[in-house]
Amino acid sequence: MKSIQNIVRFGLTVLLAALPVACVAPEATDEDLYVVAEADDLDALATEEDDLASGDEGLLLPTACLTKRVTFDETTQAFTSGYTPVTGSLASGQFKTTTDATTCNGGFRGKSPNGNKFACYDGATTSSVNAACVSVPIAAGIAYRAQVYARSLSTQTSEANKPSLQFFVAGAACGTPKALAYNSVDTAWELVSCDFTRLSSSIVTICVQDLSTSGWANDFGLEDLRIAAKAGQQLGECIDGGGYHRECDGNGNCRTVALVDGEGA
Ligand SMILES: [Ca+2]
Ligand SMILES: [Ca+2]
Repeated sequence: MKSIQNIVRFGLTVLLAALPVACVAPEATDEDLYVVAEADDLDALATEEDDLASGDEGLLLPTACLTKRVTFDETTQAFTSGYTPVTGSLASGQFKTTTDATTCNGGFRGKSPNGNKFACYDGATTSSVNAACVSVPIAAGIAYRAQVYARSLSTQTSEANKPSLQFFVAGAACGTPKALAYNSVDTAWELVSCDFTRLSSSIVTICVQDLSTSGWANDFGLEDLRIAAKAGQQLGECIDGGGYHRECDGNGNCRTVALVDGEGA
């Protein structure tokens, strides 16, 4: 039986399919300095849908809501880069994963709050080199957010040419460039993001670039890169069923919101 919800959802799908590709600026509340450790919500994922019977409506299920996550702790590199990977000290245009930016260059500053690894970049000698790219399946008409935590590795507040990071979706600039600020706190990170919707389903390459020109302070770190469906989107297994309304929560999890009226369990 078609419920009203299904009809509404079909209508929204048609409406979204008619929209052009859109990239909008990140919300102002995301602009603040951010500590990665406080955003690590994946450990809270539960796996048993049947627990809903006990009334746990906050249960989070791993689903297609999280299209990609790169923690930079993977044993095999989980992204591509226009920078050259190295294991020792860095020169311009090189990167490594590390727990402490001083292993990249004695003049760098930065650590992941979790004590694990992040990607450490010695700025390229030209602008707009891809720092990290992932190719991911994107569903038509679904609103996504790409995000990554970033920081300047500079230890000098007066240095020019600080990194200005921006996302590119299928080669098109997405979101607004984020000029990374000098920061004296080793574990302080800033959020860079972009929102996008595609007209057709396809594998899409999403990259983070530094737009600034070469300079003494053009060095940066990346941590916790994610592409996830935005809150309220429904895709994959995160759709209504069994009497419950389910939707992506914006953090990569599928959330059961409420009982669906008129549908039996
Ligand atoms: Ca990490
Ligand atoms: Ca440098």
